[in-house]
Amino acid sequence: MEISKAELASAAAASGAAIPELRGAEILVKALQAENVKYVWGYPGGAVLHIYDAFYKQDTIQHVLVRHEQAAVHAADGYARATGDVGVALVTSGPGVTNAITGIATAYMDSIPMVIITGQVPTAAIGLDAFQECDTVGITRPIVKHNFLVKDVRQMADVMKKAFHIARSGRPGPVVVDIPKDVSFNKTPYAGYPETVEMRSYNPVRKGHGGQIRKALQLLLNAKRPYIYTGGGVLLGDATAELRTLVDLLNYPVTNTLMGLGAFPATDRRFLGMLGMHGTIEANNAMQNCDVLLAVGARFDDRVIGNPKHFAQNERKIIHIDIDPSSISKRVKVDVPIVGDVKDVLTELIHMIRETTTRADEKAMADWWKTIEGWRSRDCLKYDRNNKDVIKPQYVVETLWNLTKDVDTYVTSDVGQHQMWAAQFYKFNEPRRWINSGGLGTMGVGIPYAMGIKLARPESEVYCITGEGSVQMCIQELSTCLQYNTPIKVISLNNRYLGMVRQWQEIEYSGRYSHSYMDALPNFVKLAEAYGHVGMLIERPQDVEPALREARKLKDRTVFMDFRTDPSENVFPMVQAGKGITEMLLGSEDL
Ligand SMILES: Cc1cc2nc3c(=O)[nH]c(=O)nc-3n(C[C@H](O)[C@H](O)[C@H](O)COP(=O)(O)OP(=O)(O)OC[C@H]3O[C@@H](n4cnc5c(N)ncnc54)[C@H](O)[C@@H]3O)c2cc1C
Ligand SMILES: Cc1ncc(C[n+]2csc(CCOP(=O)(O)OP(=O)(O)O)c2C)c(N)n1
Ligand SMILES: [Mg+2]
Repeated sequence: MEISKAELASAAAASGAAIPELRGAEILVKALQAENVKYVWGYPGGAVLHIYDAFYKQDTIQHVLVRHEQAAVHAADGYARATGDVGVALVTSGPGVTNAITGIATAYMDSIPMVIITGQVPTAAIGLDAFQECDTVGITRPIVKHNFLVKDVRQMADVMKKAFHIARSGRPGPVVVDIPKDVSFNKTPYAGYPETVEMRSYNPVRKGHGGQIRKALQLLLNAKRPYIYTGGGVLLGDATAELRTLVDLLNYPVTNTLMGLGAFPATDRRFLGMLGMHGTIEANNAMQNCDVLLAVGARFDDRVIGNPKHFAQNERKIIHIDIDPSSISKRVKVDVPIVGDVKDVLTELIHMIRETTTRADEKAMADWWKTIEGWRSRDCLKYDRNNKDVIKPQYVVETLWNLTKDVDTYVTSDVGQHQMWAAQFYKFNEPRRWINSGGLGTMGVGIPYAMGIKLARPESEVYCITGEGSVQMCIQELSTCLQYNTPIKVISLNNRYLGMVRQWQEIEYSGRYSHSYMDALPNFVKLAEAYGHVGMLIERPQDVEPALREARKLKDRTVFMDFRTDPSENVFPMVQAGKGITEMLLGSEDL
């Protein structure tokens, strides 16, 4: 039988051996070590100086000094999305915290496991408008899964244990730990990092209800037009293998949300592409016309179901697997709710399918697939591939896919048209390879995400597909890429417009382009060079492939590729605001 650390500590105490006294900052570092944290992205300041001093005295955790706190959180978030581990960021009080807010909200909206350590003014100064004071717990409350203010050094180890547990269990999310300066300085006997954690009010369910899963199975096997709609929850719950087995057993059509891309191989015939506002005809039509919908770790976002009244016009039975009961029946009414972890529930469902002798209706399935193939034959993602005059943005992404499909590749994006083209034209076959901000839609994440991932996956190729607008929101991180030798490849689809805004203004505001044009752009090639990297300007379609090939050869360098793309290109299909998901615009002829 193993002896626990607590027992050892009490035995030591009983035998008179002294338990070492440690400062709060040292206990924090020990907690991070016990949690196996390898990297912390951060930025120092007065309130966290004791913590930085404790970092100085250890060498198992690498601290990455970013250039802006927003990027610290994004980089740690990107790392978490790619690896599944908890991402950790460290910022100082006041402006350090306020700069980090966008990063925290971004992680929160996409349910990413993170621990964000924030410095706070000394406990005695809290509430006195002290220098660099802000109410971190108050400001972050609506954008965290949970937050803590550590009021006493004796709580430090327990709070850290809870913070990591909350961040990674159940529906993951960011947890803020606010540490006043005196708490990081004060000492307390340290008996070791707690092994277990107990929280009476927090016990996320993992196992789904057997009876509900059986009901789901019956509906699925009796369906004439079944559809599997999966989202970020499949990736967060590491259940891609189970999803693939399920689809192999049933042979039903599958779609992914923007956050779920890679959960099912994009090149598999049973995959209908992404659904939603910029989804494919076949994915959206199947959503509207199916008779049984199996929703797995997807939250019926407004960008996915479009106008709820239109969505409700067709009758269908909905089964919804989600670990968070509050996600269920939030936007659409669900018939068979299954609260549980996607991996556990799918495993159970697969087991039941293997046991039963009932099989899906072959004739109905053949008809359903025929209908789907009819939709698919419209080839809704076609574009002017052979244009020799101007670079089509889709062509850049498609070429990147062709060049990298056989190597382990991560693609991050920023927010805008380029993000949608990346999602539509890069065929993600593996989980956690497509890293973007879906819920908050945060411009500026692309470079920090890529830099966080490159640290975790130095052998893989890491691309950031961005726009000339978004990239300027965290471009300072090119400096961090140089310092920490994280050679990423930035693919800027430079259309000289805040393209997604311009597209909406063209379609919804009769072409009144109010402040969506950028007419004072920097010379990105020189800017990249100034940061110590390689810059490339690509202006002709025939130069796209050679440029990408050359950039790939420069394995150890960060390369910034400024692709001058067609400024008037729009993202299609498109479901306009207020429309139903099958009321899609398919091209400029529909405008
Ligand atoms: C410019 C722009 C355009 C967009 N257009 C589209 C579009 O066309 N199509 C589209 O799909 N999205 C689009 N989005 C993204 C959209 O805003 C949402 O972020 C996205 O649709 C949500 O994806 P999801 O439903 O997979 O949920 P996520 O946010 O990934 O949520 C995951 C769900 O899974 C659950 N979950 C987590 N872990 C587990 C587990 N272990 N077991 C079970 N359940 C779990 C969670 O509780 C949650 O309900 C767009 C975003 C932007 C910025
Ligand atoms: C921080 C932030 N501010 C504003 C927006 C609104 N917004 C969404 S897309 C977009 C334009 C992005 O332009 P660019 O990066 O050049 O990409 P493009 O659409 O041209 O591909 C804007 C302003 C946002 N998503 N995030
Ligand atoms: Mg642009």
